[in-house]
Amino acid sequence: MNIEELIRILLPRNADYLIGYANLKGLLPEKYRGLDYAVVLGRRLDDRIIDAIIDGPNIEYYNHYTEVNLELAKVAHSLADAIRLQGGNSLVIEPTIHDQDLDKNFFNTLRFDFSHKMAATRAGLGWIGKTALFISKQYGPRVRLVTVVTDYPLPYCTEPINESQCGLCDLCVRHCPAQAANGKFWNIDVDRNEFFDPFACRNKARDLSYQNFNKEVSLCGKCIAVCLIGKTQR
Ligand code: B12
Repeated sequence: MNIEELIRILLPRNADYLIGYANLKGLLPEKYRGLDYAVVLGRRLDDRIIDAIIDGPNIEYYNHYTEVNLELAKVAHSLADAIRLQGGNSLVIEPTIHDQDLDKNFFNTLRFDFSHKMAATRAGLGWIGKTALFISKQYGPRVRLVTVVTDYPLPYCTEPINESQCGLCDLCVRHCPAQAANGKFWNIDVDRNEFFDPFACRNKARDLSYQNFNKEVSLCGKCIAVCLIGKTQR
């Protein structure tokens, strides 16, 4: 059975998924050495829940986020196991990271050593928007991502996307409650911090999450809710 057939079998029937294949050679830190190929999965989020967070994060969004993380992790681990059975090495990059697993360097930079968004642009699934979200061609930013890296040669690696396709739209910039973005276009040579302030975003998201549903997490997502790409017109 080839990888594509395998993925189709593993994906839940009741959700929409994006599937992409990327070649990340030369883009990852030493610890991922040899694991140059990536399968990127993007799970479409519930439109009704995302539309509602235009008024701020809420407990329903938090529960959805938690469930989708579990679903993505389960699919990714099954895929990684299946690749191992075919003789390849594989490693799951979890959909989310927990504060207790992180070091000082992370809190000083808000940079993890693996970016799902980078894997997704390399897989040709979309680009990075003006508030640093990954914008998929199909569902816009309304996706959560997970990646499996492997040394197993993948069926094909799509043409990567190297620059923003947001055009003149700046809805996410104008609506950001943290005013974290300056409107500059992304391309692969522009560092995140040149157009987006992750600390402003995180601080505001923590305040809003605590105020609205009493949890010490960093959820906001207004930039997801306002983006016109992938939004279902009602
Ligand atoms: C740290 C982190 C945060 C930090 C910093 C956010 C940031 N933008 O960097 C804080 C706490 C602020 C945060 C907030 C949120 N986060 Co967050 N977060 C992460 C995490 C754990 C790591 C991201 C990281 O290390 N960033 C460092 C920078 C440098 O990398 P990056 O932003 O990922 O990608 C940049 C580069 O890779 C580069 N790039 C892209 N392609 C290419 C190609 C090449 C060749 C090169 C050289 C570079 C390059 O461009 C990107 C943008 O600058 C990821 C999970 C993961 N492991 O990826 C989730 C993740 C980015 N978060 C996510 C989400 C949804 C959120 C929130 C909406 C919270 C929420 N759920 O309500 C907000 C939105 C913030 C925003 N507008 O970006 C999703 C994004 C989904 C999407 N559609 O984009 C992710 C991918 C989790 C997931 N499993 O889906 N987050």
